[in-house]
Amino acid sequence: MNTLLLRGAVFAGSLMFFVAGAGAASHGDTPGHGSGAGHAAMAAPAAGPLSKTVSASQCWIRLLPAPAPSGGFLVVQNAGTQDTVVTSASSPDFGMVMLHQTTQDQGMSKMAMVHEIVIHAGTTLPLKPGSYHVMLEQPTHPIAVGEHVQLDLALADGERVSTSCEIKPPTALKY
Ligand SMILES: [Cu+2]
Repeated sequence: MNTLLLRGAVFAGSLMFFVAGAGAASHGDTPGHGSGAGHAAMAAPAAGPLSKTVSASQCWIRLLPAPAPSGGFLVVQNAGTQDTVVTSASSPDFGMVMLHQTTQDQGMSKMAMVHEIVIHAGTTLPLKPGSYHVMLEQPTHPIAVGEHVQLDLALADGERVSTSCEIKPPTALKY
């Protein structure tokens, strides 16, 4: 029963991505998805040295045909002794990358842009469908299922996390 409900939520989320992409040139301009100022900040590629304590793994992207945004999912591990904050994401393969959070409000699935995701010291946080995730738009070149693309996360302390994401079809539900 729980599995069935979860699957329903995931499919509803996919449908919402399609609708958002079809209705607006930019998913980010949809009401509730943040301001133009936020976009400018998000567009800056993550720079700085690679973090020695924070890492990402199991990254995959649910590829939808442009202009629909594609969802990116991964596991972030903070092996350090201090909390860390992910402030933005970027990719050389996509012109626009945002951090999003899906929440449930009275049975409705809602999505909003976020500017920080806290990962407490010594913990692992999955960015997954129905929760925190990455939204990727404006691919800079044709991208096919089975390929891998680079994803970088910027941390509040100026460091960076870099990982490789497998491109999966729209029907994919998990890594
Ligand atoms: Cu989203």
